[in-house]
Amino acid sequence: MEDKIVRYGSFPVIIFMICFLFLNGTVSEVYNVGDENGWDSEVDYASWSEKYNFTVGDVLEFKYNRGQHNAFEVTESTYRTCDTSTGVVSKYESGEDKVKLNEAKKYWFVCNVSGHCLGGMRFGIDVKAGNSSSTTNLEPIPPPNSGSRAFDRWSLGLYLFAFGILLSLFC
Ligand SMILES: [Cu+2]
Repeated sequence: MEDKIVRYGSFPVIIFMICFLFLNGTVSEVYNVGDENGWDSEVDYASWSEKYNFTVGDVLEFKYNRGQHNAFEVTESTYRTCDTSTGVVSKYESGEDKVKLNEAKKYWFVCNVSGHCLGGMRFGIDVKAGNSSSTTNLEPIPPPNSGSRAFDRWSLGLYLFAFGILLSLFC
């Protein structure tokens, strides 16, 4: 009887644990560009862009007052010169622009309102292929932190598992 309680008691915890491990590896992040400052003048986007590791499937959200700014995806040379007469890949102007990062490549963004790009409203990010897309990942060497990340995930899973068993013993 007691054995039965243990088995059924820990079952939901195990399901939860499996779901957690699965989602943790595949869920995409939405990044608010500039964090609480949004997309605006006088924000240091060079340092903002270095705070995160972007992976394929993540989304950038540019939040600003429509008409005051915009967000152009551009080529690297256009990013460097701020001359948008050439090298514009995409234009976003809604004030709440969601840009899905579909490719593992470098993305470059500028604001095309006069003077804003030169004033600092520009950044580049290096979007990496996610761990979850390993079937299409052609890189022969896994990222250096993937082993420890997997280990962390498993040790967390083991903790949850142990916790589930303890919980079911006392419930
Ligand atoms: Cu602007």
